[in-house]
Amino acid sequence: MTNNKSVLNWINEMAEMVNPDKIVWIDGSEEQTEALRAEACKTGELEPLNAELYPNCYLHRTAVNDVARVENRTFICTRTKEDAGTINNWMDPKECYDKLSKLYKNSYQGKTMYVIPYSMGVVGSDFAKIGIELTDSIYVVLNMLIMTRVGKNVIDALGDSADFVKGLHAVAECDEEKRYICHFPEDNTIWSVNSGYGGNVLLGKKCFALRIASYLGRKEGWMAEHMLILGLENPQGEVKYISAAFPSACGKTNLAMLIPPEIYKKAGYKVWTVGDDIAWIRVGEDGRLWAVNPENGFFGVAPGTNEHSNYNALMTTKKNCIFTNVCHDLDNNSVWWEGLDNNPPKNALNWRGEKWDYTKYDKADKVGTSGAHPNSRFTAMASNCPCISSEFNSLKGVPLTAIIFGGRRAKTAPLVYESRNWQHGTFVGSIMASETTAAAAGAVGVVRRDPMAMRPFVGYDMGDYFAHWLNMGKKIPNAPKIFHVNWFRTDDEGHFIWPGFGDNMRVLMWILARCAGEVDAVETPIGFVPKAEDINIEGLEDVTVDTIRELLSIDNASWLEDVENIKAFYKQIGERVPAELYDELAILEANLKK
Ligand code: OXD
Ligand code: MN
Repeated sequence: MTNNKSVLNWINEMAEMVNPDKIVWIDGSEEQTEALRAEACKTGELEPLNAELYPNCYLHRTAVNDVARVENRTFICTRTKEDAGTINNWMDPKECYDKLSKLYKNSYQGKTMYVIPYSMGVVGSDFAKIGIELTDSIYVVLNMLIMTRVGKNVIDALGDSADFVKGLHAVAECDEEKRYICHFPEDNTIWSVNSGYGGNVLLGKKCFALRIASYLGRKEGWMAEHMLILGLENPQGEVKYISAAFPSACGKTNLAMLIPPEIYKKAGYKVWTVGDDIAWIRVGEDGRLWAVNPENGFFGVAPGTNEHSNYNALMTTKKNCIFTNVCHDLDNNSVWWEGLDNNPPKNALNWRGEKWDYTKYDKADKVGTSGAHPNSRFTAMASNCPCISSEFNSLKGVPLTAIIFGGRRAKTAPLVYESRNWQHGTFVGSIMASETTAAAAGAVGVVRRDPMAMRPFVGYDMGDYFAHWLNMGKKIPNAPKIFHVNWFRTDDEGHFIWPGFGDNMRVLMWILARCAGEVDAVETPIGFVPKAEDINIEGLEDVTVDTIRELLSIDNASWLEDVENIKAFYKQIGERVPAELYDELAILEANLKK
């Protein structure tokens, strides 16, 4: 497929170590893909689903000990520990290469090495970056074919260049004690071993498009962020783009594929999805920020996805989809998950592949009793999404009008607030946090700080990452405004006050009105909040202007508690937290004490 010496030498070197029976290049053709699906069905790695209900869809089960990303076994292997920072796990690169080489040794024996040339971003665009993943898993190949742009044209675009991310993956024994997800940002290299679960093994996604790319972005003057990108079209046909960062379990895919409430739909508003997880962002010639989604598909959490919560995501899964660790309905050979509907299948296998009794389901022990694993997934093609943006394949990306940060906070953060400027906005991102839900045994309401939702994904020191945000701000003459939202405030009984889902558009409308200078706001100690009457509640039952007032209220005492928590967190990050952010923290504290 290529004469590129850097590529061939590297593949030879890796092949010598892992010792495959044969090497197969993935060319992206339908013919080869179909042959791989057939082979995976023969080995049992995939099970074909009902071709009428789910054409070209498959079910896969991972090992039961291999169902999620493993942050405690994820390492950033920079030459100095300081460059990886205090939040990341670090291993000396040489020590790590030595250690993992032993685990890789002969691990492909009796197997095929698949060589996947892939592009993150549209092949050949200024944004795009190339990776090659070597894997022993057909499941990985078939997922990468959905999630990234794969094929001969990628190798052609690479030409003779050595500028590609070298990814080596081996399921090996799938031993969790020997599982390592290691990144060598200084070598453009990722080594992943002893896992077969998506986030650990689809190396284009978290490993490349966030951890390696965030490192490259800092070096090259751009940003790799854990953000969805959506376009909101008004009745005049103008589309404004927003990117938004939320920690896991805050509804990123739902917001990205939002369906406008009836009042907006009738008026002619539409929402278009550019991305649901990752944004690569650059300063354009016009001084605005331009964003692309480097992925080509969605690796979404299945449970909770239904016609009401996310109709568009559900439709996206109806063909050409790979389901992982969901419940298998044997009566019609289809799939099911908790929250899909109220009709759990009576004759089904759970995510472990065991006979499942839905009557034994216990919310307190979801992993043990549910049909689908709580982190079960669908891998679906972006082109199957009914609301995919016409700009999805744009070479230059989309211009950002607003950036949103968000978290799950029961009391502290108001429904929405606006930062005063880029520096303050960076501070707002740096103090992002979510509270653990009742699902996590014992620890309800524990605050986990997750700056810019990037805590597990920054490929270098977190303080340096904040400094990079501040530096970027100096290079953007027409910077987007930065906001913070919280859909998850609860009342005294613990019920959510804000309806969320499609109605979040009402908040997006205020945000865009602010960006257009069309609406006033109230200055508070934490930033600007809306006047309660400026959030449109027409057509909402159970929400009054007083409810909005409550959602926008700021409790100084709980914010002051947060300030102490932020101080401790900054201290944990260490010396590289920029002075400007400490200034912002001091301003916040002083404002709250006024
Ligand atoms: C995540 C994901 O874990 O997108 O953030 O899978
Ligand atoms: Mn994510």
